[in-house]
Amino acid sequence: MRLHAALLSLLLVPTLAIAAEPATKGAESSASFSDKRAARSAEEVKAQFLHAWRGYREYAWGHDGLKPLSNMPHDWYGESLLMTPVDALDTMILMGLDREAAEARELIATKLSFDRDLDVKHFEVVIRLLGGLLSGYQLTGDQRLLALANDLGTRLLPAFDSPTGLPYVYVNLRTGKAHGNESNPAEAGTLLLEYGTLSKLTGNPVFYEKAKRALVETYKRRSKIGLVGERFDVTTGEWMNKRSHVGARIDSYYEYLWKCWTLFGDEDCHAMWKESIAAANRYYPEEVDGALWVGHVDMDSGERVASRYGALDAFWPGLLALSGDVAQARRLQDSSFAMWRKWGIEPEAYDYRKGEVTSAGYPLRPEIIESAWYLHRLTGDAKYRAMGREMFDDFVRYTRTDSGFAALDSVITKDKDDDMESFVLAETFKYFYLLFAPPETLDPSKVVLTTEAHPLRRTW
Ligand code: DMJ
Repeated sequence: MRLHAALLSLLLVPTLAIAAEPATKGAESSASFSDKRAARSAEEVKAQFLHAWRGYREYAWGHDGLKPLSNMPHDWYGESLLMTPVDALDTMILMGLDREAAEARELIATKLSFDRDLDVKHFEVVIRLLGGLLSGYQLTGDQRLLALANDLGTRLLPAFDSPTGLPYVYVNLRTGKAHGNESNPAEAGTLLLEYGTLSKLTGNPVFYEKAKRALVETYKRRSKIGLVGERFDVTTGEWMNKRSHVGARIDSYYEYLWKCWTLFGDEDCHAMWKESIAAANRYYPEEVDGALWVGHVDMDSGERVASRYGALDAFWPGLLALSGDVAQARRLQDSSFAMWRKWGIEPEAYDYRKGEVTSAGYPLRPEIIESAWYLHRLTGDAKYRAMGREMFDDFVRYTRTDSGFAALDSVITKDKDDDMESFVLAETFKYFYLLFAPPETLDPSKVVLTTEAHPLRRTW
């Protein structure tokens, strides 16, 4: 047994049951996808992941990221916080890339320092760095990663010192000075898995308390019909934009309501989830020509304001499936895939009534593949592997460069941008791999994946 598999099975402690019984197992299977083909596909995904990792290693080692067209390094804040290695570490461990994982771990443990005079984006640093360090620690037992996570979490805490407890957008890692009033439910509500795990692993409750308060404060601001909006001011707590949906600025708020319950058994989260998902199911879904979508509504009246869906919304079928609503998840995933197939890659935003692209970029997002993986795991239906294989071939065809994979400026023209986000290695390749890898690689009924696909377990 490989080290990573041994560690996973040793450390696994069952979380609450997560819709484990596939109600529709195999029922609508329209495609066949043999285990042999899946194993081959998993190896191909791994090879393409290695292509990107080697590009980073050759041209951007020690930096936050690689620019995959110019082969130049890129740092978010002028100095490196090792975004790509930290985000990618657990993917390498899951793929069994032991040499690459060991090298990345040494780089992180010996070079990463958070004692920097940098104003960082709180949410992004939590989901990419704090999440990556914590899952890396749980998978390897390397105390240096936990010490880094503890240092980072402590430096980020002043972000919560607003009059409402809703976090400011930016915080300085050295001085703790926080700023940026205009935030949203996703940035305030997608923190508890990471901070909560840090509390459980260090025994210091402050992280859990601050992140939970931010989640609850967001929830408390829901409208009479149970919906949240798109932007608020963290100092006044007032809404600045009342559009409600499951896309950018709101998406992972819903995800963490569900997952905080499954990871921590926190009943408050369960209650908030139940009320929120009931409102979401009442107001977001819309049928157009027999296809199901989820669109934009006003948070107070529930009236529809836009028939907009896109690459970020495509996580919704996965969350619905995970929380037990497989039937709705299947229909929505069919819609996401129809949107993908229209241009051979999904756009950032699509008007499903008009059938038109409204925002044409594709920053190599993972959400549609994440949903395919959950649906495959929960239904056993081979069609999701076939879907994933088609998306993987398109992904490689249109985005591969000599050193990695490049975002698309437009899914229509397929013109590339000189950008490869760290989530490509943390999430996009991980979900492609999990979709084809043997089920024991990671069991979603026992491991909770953060919004950045970092696996966390109840080891406390
Ligand atoms: C990731 O950083 C996370 O999944 C986040 O929740 C949303 N956006 C990207 C991927 O698209």
